[in-house]
Amino acid sequence: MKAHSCLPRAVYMRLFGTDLILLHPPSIYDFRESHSEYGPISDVIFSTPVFEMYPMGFTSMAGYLEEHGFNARIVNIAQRMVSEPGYDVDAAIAKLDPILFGLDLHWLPHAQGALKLAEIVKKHHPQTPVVFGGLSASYFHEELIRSDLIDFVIRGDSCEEPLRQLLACVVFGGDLSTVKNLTWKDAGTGEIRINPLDHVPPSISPRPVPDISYVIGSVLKYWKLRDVIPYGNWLNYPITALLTSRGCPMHCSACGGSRDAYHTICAREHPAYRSPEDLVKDIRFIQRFSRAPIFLIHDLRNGGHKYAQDILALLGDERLRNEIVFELTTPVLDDYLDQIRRSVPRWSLEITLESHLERVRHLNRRFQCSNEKIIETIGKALDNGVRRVDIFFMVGLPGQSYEDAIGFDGFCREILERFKGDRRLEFFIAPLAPFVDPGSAAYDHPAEHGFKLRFHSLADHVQALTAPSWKEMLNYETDAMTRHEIVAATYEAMRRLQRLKYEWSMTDPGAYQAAMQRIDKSQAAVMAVDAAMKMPAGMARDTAMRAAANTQAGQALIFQKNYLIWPLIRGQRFASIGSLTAIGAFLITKQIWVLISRRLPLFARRMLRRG
Ligand code: B12
Ligand code: SF4
Repeated sequence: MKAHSCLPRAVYMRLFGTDLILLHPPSIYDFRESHSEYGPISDVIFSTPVFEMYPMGFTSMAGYLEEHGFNARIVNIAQRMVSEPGYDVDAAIAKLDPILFGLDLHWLPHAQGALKLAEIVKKHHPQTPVVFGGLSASYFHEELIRSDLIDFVIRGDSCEEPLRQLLACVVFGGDLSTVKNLTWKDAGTGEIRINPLDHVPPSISPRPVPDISYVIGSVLKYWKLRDVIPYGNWLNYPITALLTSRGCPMHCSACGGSRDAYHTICAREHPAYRSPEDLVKDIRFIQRFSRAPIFLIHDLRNGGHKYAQDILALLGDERLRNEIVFELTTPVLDDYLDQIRRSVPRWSLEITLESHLERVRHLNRRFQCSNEKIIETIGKALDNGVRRVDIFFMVGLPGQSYEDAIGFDGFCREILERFKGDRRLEFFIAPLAPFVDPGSAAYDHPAEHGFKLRFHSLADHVQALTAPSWKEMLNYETDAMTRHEIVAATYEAMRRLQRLKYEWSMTDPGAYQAAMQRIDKSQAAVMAVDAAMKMPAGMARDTAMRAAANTQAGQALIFQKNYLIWPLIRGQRFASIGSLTAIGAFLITKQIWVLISRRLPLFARRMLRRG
């Protein structure tokens, strides 16, 4: 094999040293010093606008490497910065000493934070290579590899094996042109090399995504609980999510995870599904430590009727204790929800409808059905004992005017009237923000889908993230709404949602008043930024800007987040002490087995090469 000098120094492997550290950056690196008005950009997820949750694939990559004898850790820098105001990133990075650093640029909103963190890594460890990965890194790989801060980009949605190949190459030497899905620079010529994107596994079995046993095992092994927590409140509410597929067969216009986007970014022709047996095994494992809900990502019916049936049949044989949350991306016309009721004692539904208008849904290529079918589906769910139905709406869709966006509350009223204000119904609204996803139809062919893009390159997006308000961050407008209208419609829609909840006693007067004040305050801040931006450059403008944009990303106002929580069953968060101890014992035994059977032989191989 031809050995490329991929490393400027001879790396050495230490028996108990760390080989790979995966770092999750904050969206905007210096969010603790810089201020902006983030509005509702992360209002319907658990993270703050720092987007502190790391990609679930971090755990499957780290778990895979550990099983091959490497020592791999996750350090969620973003979460540590959010939860510990004094957390010194420079000092923390300086102390780390792996053979390879990995950073995710999975979500484009991390563009600024990821590059800034890479700069800090290179400042303290100029000799240690840095690899980027994730959906956005895959999309912008050629722009990224031109940066001096980045040595490699691994593309695609399944990087476990390519990352193992790269790490082995870095540790033992080897031919980088054989590493699957790799974009890299030839150390000799500086030429950019793009290896074929041909590692596209057809299934996500047998390895789980996320690999929760890795997370618990890593806490026992590295004793760094705070580094692997996915988001702030997780220990109080240990909800878990399981990926049922990598890729999606749907083609929603503005989604960077659609069928076409996966084709462009990951060379994936068909989604890779997790086998029903493995998925149910994952649920069984989670039940051994957590009592919080388990969210199944993607509509099970995406994998076909039989796939969904098989999962439900297997779940019916389990003693399910946790609530299971299912997603729907099309209405239910058959007895699917009856089957869920028969198999799962406690279950909830997520319906991301996005618009109440059939015309807009048609343009958005999502729920292309009549409203009657949607109401029928909700009725079936309620009849079948669903614990909660969450219905999500969005502002900024193709062909959606200001009036179209704010008019969603009429449809919510219709639903509430039809089901006599059933307390199990919950509604949410959020803007498409901050970015239309790269790789989506709307991003790659904006004019065809009624979008106008403001930014195109990665560098443009890095710049946009430092803007003083979420209005200035938006990378798009639509043919039907200017940015100003998108922002105004969002706030008005949020007010209407609060009024609706108040009228139907879904919120109490105190919470209603507080929510309305937060919405007004946030909109006033965006308008104050607009006014400051119109002032001539100078001290007065800077002062006005600072006064206007006064929120840190980690402390942004929250509008609807509290409603995201499904109540815990009997208030229990974790499984019994006996079950937790059994898991601990099992994972410690596994660690010892991996040390003897995998780590020691790998270490010996490295020593022999050095000798
Ligand atoms: C599940 C999901 C979520 C979950 C998060 C789960 C998680 N922790 O990963 C929730 C609901 C919380 C979520 C939130 C958000 N999401 Co989301 N989400 C998805 C969804 C539906 C599936 C993701 C998936 O399949 N992942 C599986 C694979 C692709 O990723 P993975 O296994 O985690 O990681 C592998 C690779 O990506 C890669 N990789 C990742 N990181 C790294 C790092 C290195 C070094 C290497 C080598 C490789 C590598 O290797 C991994 C292992 O093989 C997709 C839609 C879709 N169909 O993809 C959207 C999607 C990924 N989300 C998206 C967005 C925009 C967001 C939000 C920013 C939305 C918002 N404004 O609130 C937030 C960000 C949250 C945060 N970070 O705090 C966009 C991203 C577009 C883009 N390119 O930026 C997508 C494509 C579509 C969408 N609009 O929802 N999301
Ligand atoms: S938004 Fe549409 S295309 Fe994207 S993951 Fe969800 S169902 Fe699939």
